[in-house]
Parts: sequence; structure tokens; C-alpha cells
Amino acid sequence: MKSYVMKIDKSNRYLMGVLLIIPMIFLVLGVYGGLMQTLFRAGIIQSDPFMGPDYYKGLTMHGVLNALVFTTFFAVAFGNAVVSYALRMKLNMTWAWVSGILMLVGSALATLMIYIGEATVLYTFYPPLKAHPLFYIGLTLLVVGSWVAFWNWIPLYLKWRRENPGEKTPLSVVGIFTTFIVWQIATIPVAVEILFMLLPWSMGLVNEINAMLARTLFWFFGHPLVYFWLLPAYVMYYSYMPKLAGGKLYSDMAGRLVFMMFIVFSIPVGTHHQYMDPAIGAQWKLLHGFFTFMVALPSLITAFTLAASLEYAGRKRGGKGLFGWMFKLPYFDRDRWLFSYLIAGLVIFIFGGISGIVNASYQLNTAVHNTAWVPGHFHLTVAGPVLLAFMGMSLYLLSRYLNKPVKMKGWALSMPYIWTIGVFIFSWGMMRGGLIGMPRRTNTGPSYANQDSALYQPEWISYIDISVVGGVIMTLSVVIFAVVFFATVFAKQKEGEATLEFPTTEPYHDEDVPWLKNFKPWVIAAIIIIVLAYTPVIIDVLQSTAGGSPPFSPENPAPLR
Ligand code: HAS
Repeated sequence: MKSYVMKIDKSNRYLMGVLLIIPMIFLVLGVYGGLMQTLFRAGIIQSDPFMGPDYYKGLTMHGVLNALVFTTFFAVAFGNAVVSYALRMKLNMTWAWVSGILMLVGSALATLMIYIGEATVLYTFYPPLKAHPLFYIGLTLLVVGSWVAFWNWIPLYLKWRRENPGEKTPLSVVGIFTTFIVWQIATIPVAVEILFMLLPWSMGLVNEINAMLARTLFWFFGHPLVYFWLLPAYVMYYSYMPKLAGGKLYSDMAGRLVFMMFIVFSIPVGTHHQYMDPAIGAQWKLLHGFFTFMVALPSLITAFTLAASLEYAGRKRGGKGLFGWMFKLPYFDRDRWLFSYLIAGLVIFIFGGISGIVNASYQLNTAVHNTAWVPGHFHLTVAGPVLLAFMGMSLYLLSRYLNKPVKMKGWALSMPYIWTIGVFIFSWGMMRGGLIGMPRRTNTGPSYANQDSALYQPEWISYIDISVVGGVIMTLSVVIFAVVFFATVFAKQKEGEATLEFPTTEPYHDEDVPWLKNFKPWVIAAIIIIVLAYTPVIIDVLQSTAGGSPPFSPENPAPLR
């Protein structure tokens, strides 16, 4: 499809304003929590002025707000914009509002429970750590709200198919539907975990919980969750980035194949987070390991396809020789400031991807599991390509929907590069420390740098300090972004109506491949593989666990009866 200009009506403007501005406030609070983590671990502060001295409470706030709340809001807001724009259809605004309100109420409840110390369970909410029922209810509402948004797009898509028989679905819509198909399937096991295990247990209806089963159901959801984060960024890479770079998408077919592969392989991989757990047979871990390498394939295809697209753009802009094209890309072009968010994220993802493949390899995982290496890895993925793409697009959509100019464009443009420097320093410190055993998520009261702590290791200190330097730079760049974002919110409206135009890329090779036109066979293949990969895992867990655990709090070694 080609770019065009879409008029934005009032109700849509208000809704998108809410969906973009409120999560940005959550994000900024979450990033503050991240900074506090680094300072706390380095012994620079003993207590977070906002969250108090409880390390795990601050860590829970950081993970839930940044990884669950901000990302879900953004995926819905972006989906609303892409589906209505690319299909040229109006959203049903009643359902769009219902979805937004459910997400808002849910997020507010979960955040409040964390803040008052009733949900110190980290973003993975593993039992036997127990939260207040309202925390689980809040997360459920957040997810149900996102489902409602997806269900609201389905009739539009079906209508579009009826009216445009034989036409290829716009690639951006394929990407958004892939994101939410994966999300719809993956949220079922976590819904089972919450509704049938965590809620009755936290309400005191049952005394004990099967922690291993709950953990397995969590990772059934938890790995596809990372692709729920990544895929909206891929929509931007495939659909908008080549045009912003001044070129074309090298292969339309590659983009479609990549999205369909994610439907099939995103889900049956969860036990790679449980390689070190008992209760699951080694053969099933191996199977999930194979599928994990399969799910890295679409990202490798993406690396080559995007590199070819960028090379085409760079050469069109006058780049010569083997690498000359790289220097001709619009890294610092104020009119294409969104490009800087996408390219910086891509460069970070090269290292996020490599470290993911290290994690996926069983033997190497034994060395890095539960060490600071893992947060090093995920800050190069979810806090790299995902965060930057989401922030850049939030600002882009905000200015379009509110009909306001992006303020301080120079600062907006510099933010992703400052973040990149910060996240590389931070992740290097964490990963290097992780390789010599520096643990993740461990409170050595009050810090790893505390010589009185049983876990104190002098060789970790320099890596902790390096992560503080990275964390401070990352925070600085988010402060810059927040200033730009809110300056744009409060800027004077432009003349005329609000309109939306996505910089939609045209393909260089535009192959018509019939088996990539329909989601159905891919969804069926996904369900078959999920059943084959997860049935034996669940049977193993049920057979090798008996009874259950009473609740615990992370700060207190005694059970909470
Ligand atoms: Fe991961 C743990 C394996 C990708 C997020 N991961 C995590 C956790 C998170 C996370 C949050 O197998 C921690 C969970 C927790 O709290 O315990 N991960 C992988 C693998 C991939 C992967 C194989 N992860 C992600 C993405 C995430 C994410 C994406 C978020 C969005 N991960 C693991 C494993 C663990 C794990 C184990 C468990 C560890 C443990 O023991 O606890 C793959 O999908 C990665 C494939 C990616 C690539 C990179 C492609 C590169 C591209 C860039 C090209 C650049 C260009 C630029 C073109 C192969 C696309 C050119 C430049 C110019 C200048 C022109």
C-alpha cells in the first residue's frame, strides 16, 4: 500500500491522547524505579525516597510498569492506529473506549497494590510469593482490555477481505494481527494460572499452591510475551523504516514469512526459561531448545532483509563501496527524526540477539541463568529495539493525533543515541558481572557492595559501578524524552484538522505468494506444535510435584500463614 493522509475524528483523538500520555507517565515512573535499582545495588542509596527501603518492591514497580503496562498500552494504541489507517476503516469507538478503560483501571489497581506493599512479587509474580487479589485482578483487566481491542479489529479486517478479494493484506496489518494472535493464544495459560491458581490462593480459598505448575504456566505465556513486545517494533522496521531511510523494503515476501514464522514458533519455547528447573524432562527441554533456535530464524531473516533495504537506501543517497552506504543514512535528519529511534534499536538488537542465542544454548545457560547476565540480555532487547521504537512512535502518533508540532526536535533526535550509549555500558557491566557469578534479583541487604553481606564479592564491584554509569545515562536520555514528549503535549495546536500519515514503504521485490496470504494454516500449525510441545511438559510437572506451598514474602523467610 501507499501512504495517504487520514483525517482523525474527535473521539479517536481523545482516546489516543489517553492511550499515549498515561502510559508515558507509567513509563517515566518505571524508569525512575530502574535508576533506583542500580543505585541501591551499588550501595549509593539505602532506601528509595518514593518506594522505601524494600529492594523487591522497587524492582516489582520497575518491571510491571515498564515491561507489562507501558508495552501493552502501546501495542493497543499502535494497533488502533495501524488497523484503521492501513485498512482505511473507522474503529468502533465504543469498544475502543471499553478496551482503554479496562486497561487503565487494571493498571491503576496493580500499581496501587505494588505501591502500598501488597504485591511485592516482581513482574513474573511466581508463587510462592503472594500478592493481594486486586493485583492479579488488575493485571487480568489489563490483558482483557487488550483482548477487547483486538476483537474490535477483527470485523474490520473481515470486511476489508470481503471488499478486496484476492488483495494482499497490508504488511503492517499482517504484523499487528500476528502480534495479537500470538498474544491471544499465549495469554490463555496465564489466565488459567491467575484464575484457577493465584486468585483462589491469594483470597485464602485454598492454602497451598503448586509453585512449579504456576511457573510453567507463566513461561508458557512469558516467552511469547517478549515477541508481543518485539513485533510492533518489527511492523515499524518493515513498513516504515526503509521509507524513512529513503529507500524500499527489499522483499515483501520476507516480511510476510517472518510474521507467519513468529505465529508458529513464538510459543512452544517457554521451558528455555526453565532449563535449570526440576520436574521437566531433559528431552522436553531439548525440544523447546530446538524451537527456540527456530524462533531466532525470523529475526536472522529480518537482519538480512533490513540490511539489504538500508543498503538500497544508502546507495540511492549516494553511498559507494562496500560500506559507504552506511554513512549516507539519515541518522541526524531532523525531518526524519523517527529514523534515529529505529536504527539505534536495530544496532542494539544485534547484541540482544547474540546474547539470546547464548541463553538458548543449554550448556551456556547453566553458566548465565539467574545471573546479572540475563538482565543484561533483556535490556538489549526489550529496552533496546522495543523501547526505542515504542517511544519514537508514541511521540510521532501523539503529534499527529493531538495535531501539535514535535517540540525540541534536536533533543528528540539525540535521545536514542544517548540511550544506546547508556544501555551498552549498563548491559556490559551486568553481563560481564554475570559471567563471574553476580546474581540477578538478589537483595544482599542492603547492597552487593556491602562488605558485611554474605554474598559480597569484591570482583563484582567494578561491574556494579559500570552498570550505575550506564543506568544514569539511560535515565538522562529518558528525562530528555519526557521533556520533549510533554512539551509536545502542551504545545499550541496547529491550524487545520488532525491527520495521520504513516511513512509507508513500497517493496523492491513484491512477490505474490499464495501460502503467505492467509493466517489460518499458520495458526493451525502453531496450535498443533504447542499441544505437542506442552502436553508432556505439563504431564511431567503434574507427575513430579505433590502438595503445594504456603505463601511467602521476599523479605521474610517464614511462610505467611
Ligand atoms: Fe530473551 C531471557 C532467549 C529475544 C526478552 N529474554 C529473557 C528475559 C527477557 C527476554 C525479558 O533461551 C528474562 C526473563 C526473566 O525475567 O527471567 N531471547 C532468547 C532468544 C531470542 C531472544 C533465542 N528476549 C528476546 C527478545 C526479548 C527478550 C526479542 C524482548 C523483546 N531469552 C532467551 C533465553 C532466556 C531469555 C533462553 C532465559 C535466560 C535464563 O536462563 O533465565 C531471539 O529471539 C533473538 C534473535 C535475534 C537475533 C538478532 C537479529 C538482529 C537484528 C538486527 C539487525 C541489524 C541491522 C542494523 C540490520 C538473531 C534484526 C544494521 C546497522 C546499520 C548501521 C546499517
